[in-house]
Amino acid sequence: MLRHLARSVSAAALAALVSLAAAPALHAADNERPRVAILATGGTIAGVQAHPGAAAYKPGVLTLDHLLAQLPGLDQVARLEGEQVANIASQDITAELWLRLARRAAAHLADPAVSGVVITHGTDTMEESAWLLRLVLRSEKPVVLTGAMLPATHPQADGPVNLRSAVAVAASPAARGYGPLLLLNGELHPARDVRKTATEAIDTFQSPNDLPVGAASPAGPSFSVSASSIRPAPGGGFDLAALDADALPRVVIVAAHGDADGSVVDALLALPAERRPAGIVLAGVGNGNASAPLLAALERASSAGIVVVRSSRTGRGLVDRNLEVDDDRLGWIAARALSPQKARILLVLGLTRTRDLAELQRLFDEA
Ligand code: DAS
Repeated sequence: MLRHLARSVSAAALAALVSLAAAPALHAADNERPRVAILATGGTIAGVQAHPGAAAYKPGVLTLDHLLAQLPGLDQVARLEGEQVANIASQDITAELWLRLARRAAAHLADPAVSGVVITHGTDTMEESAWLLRLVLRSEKPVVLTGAMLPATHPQADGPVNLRSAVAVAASPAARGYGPLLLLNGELHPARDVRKTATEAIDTFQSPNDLPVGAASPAGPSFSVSASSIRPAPGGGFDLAALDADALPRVVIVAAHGDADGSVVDALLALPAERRPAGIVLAGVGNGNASAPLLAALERASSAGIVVVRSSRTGRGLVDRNLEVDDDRLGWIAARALSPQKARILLVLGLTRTRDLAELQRLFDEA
């Protein structure tokens, strides 16, 4: 067909025709590639060593553009749209950034053209961000949080393969319905139970009460359990639009330990009323236990209107009501499966909805 045309049109026009003929093919390929939004927040994945070979490094230095430039061919997996939401070490994350990140993720998820969202994040609080997003996002589309245990400049940097895998998971329809997933070291963890269990090990993220729901590689995810097995967000989740970072209730974590007295709790009670926390999560020993002086101080706190939740520092298992501590008499809440740091997030959001202790306990039972 083009040869017939060649006799009647100039070379330039022919070239234009050829490129036009190719366009639908390119356009079709473009359409076939899913669209993935990547929200960058910093962390070791964006970290830079003080000098080659140095153990010291600074997280949250490189931009997302720089990270993507190290991943040739990634745009063949998905059409990428990147956004630098922040560039911090995640130990510095704040409620304001959490809600801003959630709102940006929700905006991209609401775009029918977007298949999923990747969030690059520091590993120190990644589990908390994943849980917060589980509580406030409503989309069935995949949200994949990833990061790195070695900085981007390290010769064995794990960030690139984690980011490639995260994009492949976010682009995969098979990843729908699991809620936010945490991906490092080729493992996919749902948000509820995953925790950082080691300071420097590449396999630091574990889900001690559950198991990873699957594995992932740059070729995409392989799930071992169906999305229907993932526990729904407690209380149906929370309305992101109604949350104001400046107005969120303040909840702190108090650690139990041998020879513990009640001084930390009494110091909180000595604060002016407007600075006192609305809730205290006990990172208890064993089954959410604490010494008699610390329990007595917590009883003084709940008598002063502070909601007390008992969690455990052990890292695995459930904290149940009324075992060694009489929660019914004290009006306290048992955190069940939630770690202290995740119990704190659920209590913050739960207190935006209710102060009814039975209703709050139900949230923890459903988590
Ligand atoms: N400090 C860590 C953080 O930003 C670095 C990391 O592991 O990502 O969470």
